[in-house]
Amino acid sequence: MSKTSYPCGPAGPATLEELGWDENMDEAFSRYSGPYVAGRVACQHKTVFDVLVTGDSLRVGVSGSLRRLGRLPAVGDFVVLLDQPETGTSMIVDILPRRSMLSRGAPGEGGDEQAMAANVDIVFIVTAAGTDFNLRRLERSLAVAYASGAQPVVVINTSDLSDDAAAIAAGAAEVAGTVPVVMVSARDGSGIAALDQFLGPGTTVVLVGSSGVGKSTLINALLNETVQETADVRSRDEKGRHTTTVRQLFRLPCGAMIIDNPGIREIQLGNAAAGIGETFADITGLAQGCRYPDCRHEHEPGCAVREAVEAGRLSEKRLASYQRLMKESDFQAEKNDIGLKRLEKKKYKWIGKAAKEFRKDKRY
Ligand SMILES: Nc1nc2c(ncn2[C@@H]2O[C@H](COP(=O)(O)OP(=O)(O)OP(=O)(O)O)[C@@H](O)[C@H]2O)c(=O)[nH]1
Ligand SMILES: [Mg+2]
Ligand SMILES: [Zn+2]
Repeated sequence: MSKTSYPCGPAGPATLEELGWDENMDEAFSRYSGPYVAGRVACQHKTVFDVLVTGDSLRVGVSGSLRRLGRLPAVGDFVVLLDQPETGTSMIVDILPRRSMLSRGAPGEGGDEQAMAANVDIVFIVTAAGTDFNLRRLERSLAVAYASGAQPVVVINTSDLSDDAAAIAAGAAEVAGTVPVVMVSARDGSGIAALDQFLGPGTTVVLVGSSGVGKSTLINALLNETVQETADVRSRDEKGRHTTTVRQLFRLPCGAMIIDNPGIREIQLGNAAAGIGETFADITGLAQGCRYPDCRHEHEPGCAVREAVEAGRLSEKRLASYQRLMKESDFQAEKNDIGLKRLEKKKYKWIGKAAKEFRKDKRY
């Protein structure tokens, strides 16, 4: 097994507890005995992974059986490693149940979910106070963050570049509801102390947001050290080449872990229907009063949501956002359904082929 010298942050060796291990993992891992070791995936490099284990960091591959099952680890996953002293290597043989999973719909066909980070407690939705700031995109990010099972926090960066930081924060707070909104400048450090409350020991935070909003700059500021490359937006090429290209987990001096992500232009909803409900808790609350339980709040009689809009208690824009995201999510669910059927077909084809080969094989 090749040893790496803490490629995923400057913090020294850690125990599993310091890496965010919890009781459920303890229970899931208890059925393994013998040459098995537990660890946490800190970084993925195509087919190999950096895994933090008690007091060390290892670069390992994934077992063939996990690959065949299509079960690939994500950054943040707690995994089981099988030590193979005869070859001096170790490989990932199992992924322990996840307490949360941030994923997004993959762009394009297929409706597959793309894993972004596992076992995260808090999602920092990072936006910049300048041109990146967009309330509709914030709603979408909130839905995806809620759907992960982690707690969202809105972080508005580059406050140093904005004259109307207060107005921007107020606009975000209206969309964010009970979700905290924190205004920071990763460059000059202002406001960063307000993030401490989310960075307790053993907590895992993941950063999501467009390319260039300052996610990596924020990580460098929190680490008080330049570990992540950052780049001026203007110096990027026209394709919007992203500076950060791999997901990576860092350990902060305060004991929290933080995962940097490559920027994403527009977060796809994926299976975020539940997250939409939480993001628009005001609308789902009002909908309890609608005459029909499947009311779409369009032209149905006895619609409590439309009534609230007419009475000025709910903004038309907010309702439109909700309806747009719900439609998109329904469409995504349909696509997933089609994708699943296609997958089933493929599986049966494969089983049929295997059975034919089995019959042909005279050894049996
Ligand atoms: N003025 C100002 N500039 C900032 C701030 N935070 C980041 N920047 C600059 O914004 C540019 C982009 O920052 P990055 O940290 O590379 O952005 P990123 O979100 O990691 O981008 P990707 O890795 O491509 O997703 C860099 O030139 C930073 O110096 C800030 O608070 N204020
Ligand atoms: Mg970056
Ligand atoms: Zn209604």
